[in-house]
Amino acid sequence: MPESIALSLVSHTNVGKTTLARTLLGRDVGEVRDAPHVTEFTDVHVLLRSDAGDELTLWDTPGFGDSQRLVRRLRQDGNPLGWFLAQVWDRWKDRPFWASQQVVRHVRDTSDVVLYLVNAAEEPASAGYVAPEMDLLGWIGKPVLVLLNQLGPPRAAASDEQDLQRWAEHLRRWPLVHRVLPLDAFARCWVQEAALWHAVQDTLPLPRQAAMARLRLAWTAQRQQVFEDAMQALAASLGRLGAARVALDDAGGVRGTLRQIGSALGLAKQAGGAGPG
Ligand SMILES: Nc1nc2c(ncn2[C@@H]2O[C@H](COP(=O)(O)OP(=O)(O)OP(=O)(O)O)[C@@H](O)[C@H]2O)c(=O)[nH]1
Ligand SMILES: [Mg+2]
Repeated sequence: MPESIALSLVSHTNVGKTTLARTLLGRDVGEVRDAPHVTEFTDVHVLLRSDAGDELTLWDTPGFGDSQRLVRRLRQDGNPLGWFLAQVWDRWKDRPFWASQQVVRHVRDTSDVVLYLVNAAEEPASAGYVAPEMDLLGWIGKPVLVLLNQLGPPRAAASDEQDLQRWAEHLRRWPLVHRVLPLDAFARCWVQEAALWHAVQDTLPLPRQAAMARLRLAWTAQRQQVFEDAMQALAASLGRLGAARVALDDAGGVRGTLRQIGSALGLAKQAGGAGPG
């Protein structure tokens, strides 16, 4: 029976959700800008389809805003999420709360796994929005994979490992966080993407893991095809270069000059012999 699995990109605003959506999908979706609340509405894209008809969807969402104030306010209510979702926030006047409400509603109703992005260039302790946003996600209860974004250009593995450990340690107190993985939107590699799909599979409830395994096979086949196409293009180009011949006009004694050069390099036969034509 084919299944549909929904992954949701969630983060504080301006951390890089839409940029990562573009990287994972391989096409320019949505709007990317260095400003808060650029993405206004949740937006769904099909990331993969398996031969059996399973579908992996990727949801881009608006960013959380003013999370510390929001969670402080929510703690005053006995039923924080119910109260929050029942409020009518003005989309223009209360943009941070309006955007946060969109995310909470989407995650509650749609997500199978939340991909929560953090800016790895920041120290975990100084990224003050992470704790309230984890509390918010904890109230909803969907599983979370944390992705370290903005790691910068590829570095020594030990440096990435240190960042991972620091963030994993910081996030340990939220049991909804299943894994912390590196995935910079600009510098990621296929190995990291494969590790992410593996983690998604492990995070899903058992009956849905078979569908994710089929989707991972489809992803591997797609990447193999991309690799083979790239190798074909490279081989064809090298073949053309290797087979290229240029006829030389001997009017200026070019052949003689080449023979002299060849002889100086020890390529021609000794004088009297028939050198290369
Ligand atoms: N260096 C670096 N910059 C990034 C990375 N990902 C995103 N950015 C930059 O961060 C800024 C915000 O990116 P967006 O993708 O619009 O962020 P968002 O989380 O979708 O933002 P909202 O929709 O406004 O919540 C842009 O200037 C991106 O170029 C990354 O991996 N590395
Ligand atoms: Mg966005």
